[in-house]
Amino acid sequence: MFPTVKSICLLVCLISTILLTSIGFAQDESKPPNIIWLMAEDMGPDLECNGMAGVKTPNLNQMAREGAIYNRAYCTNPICSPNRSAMMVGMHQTIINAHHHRSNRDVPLAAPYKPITSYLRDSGYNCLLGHSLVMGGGRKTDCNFKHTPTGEYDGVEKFGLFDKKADFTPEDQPFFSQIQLQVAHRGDWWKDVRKNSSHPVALQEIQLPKYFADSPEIRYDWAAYLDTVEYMDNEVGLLMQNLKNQGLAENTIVIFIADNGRCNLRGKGYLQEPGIHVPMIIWAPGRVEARTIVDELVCTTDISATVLKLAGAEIPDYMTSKPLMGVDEVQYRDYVRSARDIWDEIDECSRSVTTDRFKYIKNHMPGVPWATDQAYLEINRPALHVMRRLMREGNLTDVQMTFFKDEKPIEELYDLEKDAEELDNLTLDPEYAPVLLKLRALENQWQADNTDLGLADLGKRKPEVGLASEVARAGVKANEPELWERLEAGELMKTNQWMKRYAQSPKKKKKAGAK
Ligand SMILES: [Ca+2]
Repeated sequence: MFPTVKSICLLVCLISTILLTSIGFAQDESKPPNIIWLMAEDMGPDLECNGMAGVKTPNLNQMAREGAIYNRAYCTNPICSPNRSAMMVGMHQTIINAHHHRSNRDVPLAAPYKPITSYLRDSGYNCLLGHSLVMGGGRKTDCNFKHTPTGEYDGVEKFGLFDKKADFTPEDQPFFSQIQLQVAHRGDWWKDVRKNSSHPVALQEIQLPKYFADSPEIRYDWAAYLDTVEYMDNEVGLLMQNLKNQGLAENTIVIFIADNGRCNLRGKGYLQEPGIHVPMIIWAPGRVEARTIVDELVCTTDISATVLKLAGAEIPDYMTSKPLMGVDEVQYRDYVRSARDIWDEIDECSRSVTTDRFKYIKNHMPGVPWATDQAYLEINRPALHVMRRLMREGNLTDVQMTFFKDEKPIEELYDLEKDAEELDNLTLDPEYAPVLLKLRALENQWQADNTDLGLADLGKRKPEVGLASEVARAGVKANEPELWERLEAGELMKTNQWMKRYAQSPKKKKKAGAK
């Protein structure tokens, strides 16, 4: 979708078309800046300033207008914890053994790897987690190595990522504050966000990608998603106002980024664009020229080195992350390499290379279909059920049926310039043979130059079983079939409550029993 995104963005945001190869660093470097990292959950580049139809995001539009918007930011993994782990260390998750979702929580990071907050603290920064102005307090960490949200860190006996869970204040300067914006993550609040919105996104204004069936249920679900994006934009506005009210705006840099793509078909969990292409804005008046638009490829892990550079902290030699600011000339990437491995009960292994124009995907487990039988997907994606029904009725187009094929191709190749929605796999097109060879070679070269523990453990993996989502799905099907029927009819439901009814964690059950 990016050619449209780019052109609309130019109109909406009136951003300069100058493509900068370096980004200035004019401020007084003697006073280290505060850095705020706003981490949105589960969203694609679906802001108004990205060109998304139907959504209004005035606060992020303003951040983009006053700073730099990155139109080609890509995750190294399309799911929360592997990508968050990669960003926390500044390394691809397959190198640091953090590639499987929710894995290795008892395994310390191997030396020499450390979380970036360790280096920031060494440089005198106070590292803060969360903010009381955002939904849930914004305190998620979710990294696939041994860690605690707060406390000291030595990587051996102490594993604290942040100093404290607290709002930023002038007394904390210089501070690094990471704030999670969870609202776009699917949850029971989606329906309430839409119900309570004074300007719910109009169903007729949204534009669905071609691979979605255009049904009222899917439109409603898409609009509800955009309502959460608007809610999040309002939270960003509150935080920016709080920053200004405390007199901190002048020496604070704000980075906005998402942890993975939107939670819908081909999104979260997939290496196609909706899974790994995320929004990114850096607001740094005096350091970044207003109305900067960057069309070069960047990787979400590049934020890690950028933060260290801005803080004047050491960037460790091992880091593959590249700073996007504070250097004479930014070294943009020729390609971003991403990977998908275990997610809950689904064992999966695929790898991708995204260049300025093309996307190559290697599916190492082609027998695992895109629409695989995963409880989390079934519970959280109304479109999945609606499209299965439409397929049974013979009412899906070929493009829409692709997602429901029994197998994935071993390789995929897309021309993103001509086919932004990745509908036309070009691997068998002779015209694109040289491109296929080139991108395949890039993936092989990446493997030769780096470590991929996700390929090393292939065939010996143990996906999680007995998960809350699986137990809840079984519980609802057995005990409340009418609820499951409503879900299958495409209703956006409050399914988190199902976990409480049927899949209490052992810890909570023990507590309840003790009472
Ligand atoms: Ca996420």
